[in-house]
Amino acid sequence: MVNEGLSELGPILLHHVPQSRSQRVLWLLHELGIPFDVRVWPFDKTLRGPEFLALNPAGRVPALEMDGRSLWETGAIIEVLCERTGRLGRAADHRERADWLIWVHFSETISQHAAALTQQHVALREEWMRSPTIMKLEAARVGKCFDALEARLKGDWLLTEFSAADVAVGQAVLMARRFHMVGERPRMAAWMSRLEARPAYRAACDEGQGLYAQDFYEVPHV
Ligand SMILES: N[C@@H](CCC(=O)N[C@@H](CS)C(=O)NCC(=O)O)C(=O)O
Repeated sequence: MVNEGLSELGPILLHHVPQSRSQRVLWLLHELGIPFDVRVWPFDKTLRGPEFLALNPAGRVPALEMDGRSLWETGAIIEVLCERTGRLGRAADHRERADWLIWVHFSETISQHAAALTQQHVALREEWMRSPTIMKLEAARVGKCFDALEARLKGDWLLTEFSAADVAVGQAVLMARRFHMVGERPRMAAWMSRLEARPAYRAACDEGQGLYAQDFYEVPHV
């Protein structure tokens, strides 16, 4: 892919809650090395207020202001940013296009479990509101996603070279591994270490207080 379109990029503003899915877009923006600003939002009812709903009608992060409008849905934002910059994506006629799309969107399969577990362990504050059964099931489903990743990781990166697919799945794993350890998955562990060594990854970890107070949340014994 060539770098066409970069000069046409106007101001970019990421609406972000640290350690949420918007970290995926923040990390990608750092990898792309393009200018952008960040507005940090609290993870609370503010996201359901009229100001934020004008950015994302579902009241979710991320939202990305670009081209005089707001974009939402992490996977869509990743595709648009890669297409507009001509970097870290795979063009429609590229032999790795299908795999790139699969991985970018597989990140949401992982994230849905991380989101359910975040709701259980973090958002629901009263013990009686939580379900140990759901915690256990969702954590097990994270493990199955990790197995899928371990089975398909062959080289240093998900595709022949580093791409936004590594950012997407990597950030999803960062969220999910708070609920299920990477454990005995050596290819995955080495890949995560490579990702964590990237300057753009480190830059994306520095934006404010996050969602989580703990590195790991144990599954209750039921
Ligand atoms: N599929 C959407 C999911 C977005 C999403 O649910 N984001 C979470 C943070 S990780 C959120 O904003 N939750 C706020 C809420 O549910 O109130 C995407 O990938 O953008």
